[in-house]
Amino acid sequence: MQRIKTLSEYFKKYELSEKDPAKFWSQIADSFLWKKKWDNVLESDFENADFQWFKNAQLNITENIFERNLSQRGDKTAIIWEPNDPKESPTYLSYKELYKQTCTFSNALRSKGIKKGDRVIIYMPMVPEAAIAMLACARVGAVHSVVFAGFSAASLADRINDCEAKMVLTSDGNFRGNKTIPVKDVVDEALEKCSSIESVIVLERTKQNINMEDGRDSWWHECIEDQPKTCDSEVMDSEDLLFILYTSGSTGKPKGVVHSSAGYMIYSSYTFLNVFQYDEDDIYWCTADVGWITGHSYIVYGPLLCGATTVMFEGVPTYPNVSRFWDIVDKYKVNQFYTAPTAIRALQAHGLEPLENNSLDSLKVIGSVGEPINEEAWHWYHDNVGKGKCPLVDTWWQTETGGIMISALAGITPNKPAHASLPLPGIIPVIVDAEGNELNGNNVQGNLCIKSPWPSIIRTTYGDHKRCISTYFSHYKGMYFTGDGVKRDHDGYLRILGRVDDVINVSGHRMGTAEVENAINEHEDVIESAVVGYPHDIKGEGIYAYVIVSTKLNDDEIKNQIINVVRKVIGPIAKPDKIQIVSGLPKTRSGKIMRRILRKVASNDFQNLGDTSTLLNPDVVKEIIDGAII
Ligand code: 7RM
Repeated sequence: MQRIKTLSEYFKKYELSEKDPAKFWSQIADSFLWKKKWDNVLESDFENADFQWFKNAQLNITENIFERNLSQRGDKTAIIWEPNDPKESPTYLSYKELYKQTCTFSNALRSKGIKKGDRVIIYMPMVPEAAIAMLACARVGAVHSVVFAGFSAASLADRINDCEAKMVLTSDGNFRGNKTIPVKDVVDEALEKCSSIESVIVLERTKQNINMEDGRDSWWHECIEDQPKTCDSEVMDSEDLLFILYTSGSTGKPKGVVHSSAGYMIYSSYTFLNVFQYDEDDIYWCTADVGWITGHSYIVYGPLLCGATTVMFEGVPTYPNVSRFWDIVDKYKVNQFYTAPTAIRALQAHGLEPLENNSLDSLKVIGSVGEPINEEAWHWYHDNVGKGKCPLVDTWWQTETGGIMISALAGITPNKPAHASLPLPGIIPVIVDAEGNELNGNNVQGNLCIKSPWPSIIRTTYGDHKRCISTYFSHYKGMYFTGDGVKRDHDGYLRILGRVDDVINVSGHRMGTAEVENAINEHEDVIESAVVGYPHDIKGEGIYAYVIVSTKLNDDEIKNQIINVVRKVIGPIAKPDKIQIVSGLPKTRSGKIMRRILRKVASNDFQNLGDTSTLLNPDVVKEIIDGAII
């Protein structure tokens, strides 16, 4: 695959991708291994959300990671694994070794009856086996669905049931900073509510005491004993499912975003190579968790498809101390470093001292993803981590897009603080107003849509195609609606402004306000609740909940119980930062909650609340303002 090297080349490629997308994408696809080539590069129907890329071609994505790379890069390190505890030895897996372990585990999956099309849940720590699990599923044609190991038993059970998974891959426990998390116990609790699971494979990591269910659970190390070290890869059609990844939207229930084999393979690797400008001997590190799309596309698939060396880190940025990220950069001489604004802001709060003993000389490119990066954090990151010499790529994309959509190409596109900047080749972003009019030219602001199909566009929401159409393809005809607001500045550079729907972004984690409300409402003393986001210095957005209760408990007791319910229903990442007990919620005469008012109060902005006299219950506004938690 050819990499773009200059700005004029970028513009040339962009033009070609607009004029002749089939030619543009087939040139890229030509450098991959196909079991059978395509009949047609793309067929696209926005109205029915029907996208077919590389139609009727056959492939296996793991052949493109292994068979395609092994002769040149067999001994090259594929994965460097840095454990939670810096005193524990790291693991270096060469492409050859990773191939062997993937094949061995693929055989283990097959011996447990897993075959093409079966769904397999991965609920694991950040260890190489998590990547091996994903790759082994892909090798045998099983559809993986990775669930972030911070989600609760109830959330895990919902996802297992939604996709009717047959198997769970997990570990005894997880190390996270100075904590040990009993993951297998969570799986056991979830499985009480699931009937589709036939088997569970458990990786030994923390060596804590766990329950092993006879006939259902087996140990990872026992499953791979005596398995052959090679394994034929399943023949996958281009559009066969590669994975499902659940993500939150504006309705209560997370959606299973579906990605298919060929398009995702092409797009994740193309964007990896070009955005980060990866060179053959570079060491690349993305700090995300494999439970999120960033981990899928830019720890596992993108880098490994390009034959890169990818660092995988088990721990957290603050353990054993706040220099941990910088220690790891120096330890492995990381060249490209990719993280989230929330991590930058959290580390920024500790000042420059934690950076003093690190050189960070190896860094060539630094990246940001997950939420808008504010200018202050941008400059701090650029000046103190990138030492003013590394291009900073602010990459905008989503679970649904599969790969980076709007971003500078490192060192090629001029940097502009807090701007994701320009679309990648093949991506045609448009700004539309509420009525769906396209706003052309510069200095305009509106909703961000994409009007071209791209190879890794969401294919469906698992089990409910209508929901996919209504969520993404019906707001604006002939376009994909992102849910984000955007501004095109006077230079034509794009700046993402954040969500325009009822989705909030807390430390880079996407959450539906309805989802959190549903969780709060599970407390038996809660009558009604409304959740909004508010600006938070470190997390980007915090969670503010207004709750009506009928209870004998005092305020502190009921608030604590509500927090515990949310932990149990969703997980710790969704627990409200602030809970205000109220006697009513501001409602329109048709009974709709006026979230605009609640958002303003939560943001400490008591001016310009707008006309509240037409509300059903105008008096409640004063009460809410008086009781606001600042
Ligand atoms: C990759 C990822 C998607 C939402 C998206 C945005 C926000 C992501 C940026 C960003 C501003 C960015 N997938 N978002 N990247 N906002 N600048 N560079 O995060 O599905 O979990 O979230 O995240 O609101 O719609 S995601």
